[in-house]
Amino acid sequence: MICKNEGVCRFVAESEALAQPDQVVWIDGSEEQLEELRRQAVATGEMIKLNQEKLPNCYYHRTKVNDVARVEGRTFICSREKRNAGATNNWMDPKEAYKLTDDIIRGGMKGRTMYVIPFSMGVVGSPFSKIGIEITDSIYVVLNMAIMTRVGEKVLDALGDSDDFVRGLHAKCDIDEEKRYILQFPEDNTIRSCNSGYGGNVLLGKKCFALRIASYQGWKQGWMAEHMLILGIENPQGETKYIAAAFPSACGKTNLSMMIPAEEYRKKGYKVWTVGDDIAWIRKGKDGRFYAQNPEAGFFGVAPGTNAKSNPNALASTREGTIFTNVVLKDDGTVWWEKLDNNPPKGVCNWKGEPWDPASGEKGAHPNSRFTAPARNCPCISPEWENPEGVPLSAIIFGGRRAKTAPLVYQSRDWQHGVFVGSIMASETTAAASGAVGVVRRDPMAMLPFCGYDMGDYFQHWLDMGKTTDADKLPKIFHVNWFRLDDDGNFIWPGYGENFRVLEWILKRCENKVDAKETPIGYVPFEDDINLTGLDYTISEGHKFGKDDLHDILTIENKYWLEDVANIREFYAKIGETVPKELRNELDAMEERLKK
Ligand code: OXD
Ligand code: MN
Repeated sequence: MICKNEGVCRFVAESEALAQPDQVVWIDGSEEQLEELRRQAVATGEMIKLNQEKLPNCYYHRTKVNDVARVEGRTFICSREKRNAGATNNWMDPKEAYKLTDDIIRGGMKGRTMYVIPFSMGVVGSPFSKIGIEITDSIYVVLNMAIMTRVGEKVLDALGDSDDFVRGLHAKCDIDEEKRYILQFPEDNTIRSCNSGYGGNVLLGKKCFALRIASYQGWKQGWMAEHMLILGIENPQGETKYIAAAFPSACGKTNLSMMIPAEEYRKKGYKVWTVGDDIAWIRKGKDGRFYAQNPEAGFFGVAPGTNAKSNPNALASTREGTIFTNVVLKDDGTVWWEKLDNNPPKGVCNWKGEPWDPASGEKGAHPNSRFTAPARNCPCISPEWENPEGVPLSAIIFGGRRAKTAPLVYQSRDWQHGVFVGSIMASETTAAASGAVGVVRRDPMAMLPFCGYDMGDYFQHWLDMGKTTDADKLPKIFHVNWFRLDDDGNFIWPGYGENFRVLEWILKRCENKVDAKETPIGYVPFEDDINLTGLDYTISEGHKFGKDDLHDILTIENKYWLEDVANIREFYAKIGETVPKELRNELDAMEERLKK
């Protein structure tokens, strides 16, 4: 491959001079080249080829035991001014950050190969897509990037001689956690990652680019990069409406994005289509509506808990061309993880490669073990998922895990109030599962670890986006909470496919087909407007879900909300003076309404 782009050539040459690899290999995106890399990774033991009959083209990888998750404490926004990283991000001076990582990466690829991956976030050539160049010394990264993004020569062709690309440099070094850094330089379109080999830290297209750098770009350029799934709901008449939804990590975004509607709806002909499970880039379209695009090409999903009941579509997505990381490798060359089924394999090793006894109570798969699966494998992938224009959004949903506070669903009063609802998003730690109300962690728009600039400025950007079009063209904003608990710690709402009942109400609200009850926090459904036909769910022994339970989870207890107001004030104070006054006013107004 010949590099014709001056900026790309310079970036590669500088990286080569710094890291001093034995050789440089450009990823052209061809199947032959990827196959050769798989062969090499298997030869060195970096990957294991799985049972090709049962899992064709699937591979297995174990990370180092000290390298199994994103490291928020070692993730920095390196803006020139500290103020622009904001109070909720770690900040490092860019000069210091370059010097620090120059010293760590210098000579770090000696004896290794440096791979250059041209990749596109979004369909190659779409005016809404963005290009990056990731340099890495890990074949595992190359092969994952080839699933999660669009890679190869066609990306360089689309870039032409433009300098508008993100420079990502990843060096494994010694996987030394004391020298692990994940650095974003939003003003320089640059990412550096060293001493990790784990997904979210090293697949630079995902969290580092498509959220941290892209959120900054969106702020400067008038669009939005959000931590949101995108799904389409097709009604029996064949019309499809689209929804984007933000939940904190580990609240079931992948499950919701691929949900199979409850039987009651399936038999009427409703369908859910997946457009994306983690990230949405949102722009105003020519018609003034907001359009969402999934910039990724694969799913980097948490394996444990994924099964034929919880998410058959995700499971089906992993049956071909998938890389499994830190799950249990079975004797027959297939894989296992907790809750896949009730038959943990015996006489095999755990994710660390140590002999493991399922009866010991120890987990076989790491709780954050993953599958990297091509989105095109997903049985319910939307026919529109690669539409270069994106899909028009009818609604945006925020959500969290709250034992008592948030009702099953409520709607914001308008866009500004909706931004407020997003800004106060929160989840409780799962201590709540034992009945105790857990510790509240505020995670505005699920972006706390992913916003590449000041959180107050980010809220202002949301407010400003709402002023770019007519109010009736804006998506309506809702909040859901699937996780209300009874006093014994049981989930009151069944979740999964039954969540469709709530989505139905949301779409009816968008179409002005149903009224709602005004409350201090927003609009809540009238009980009769959530369809319970065919719902058969046992909350606890002898207690089936009924109207009373719906009443409970639609009820707002002012006492809890007033406690929340105090917690929100503290959180806003932490973000500081940049929190827009409109949102402070919304908080005051809500408190007033609650006290009345
Ligand atoms: C993810 C996350 O991996 O949000 O998607 O942590
Ligand atoms: Mn995520």
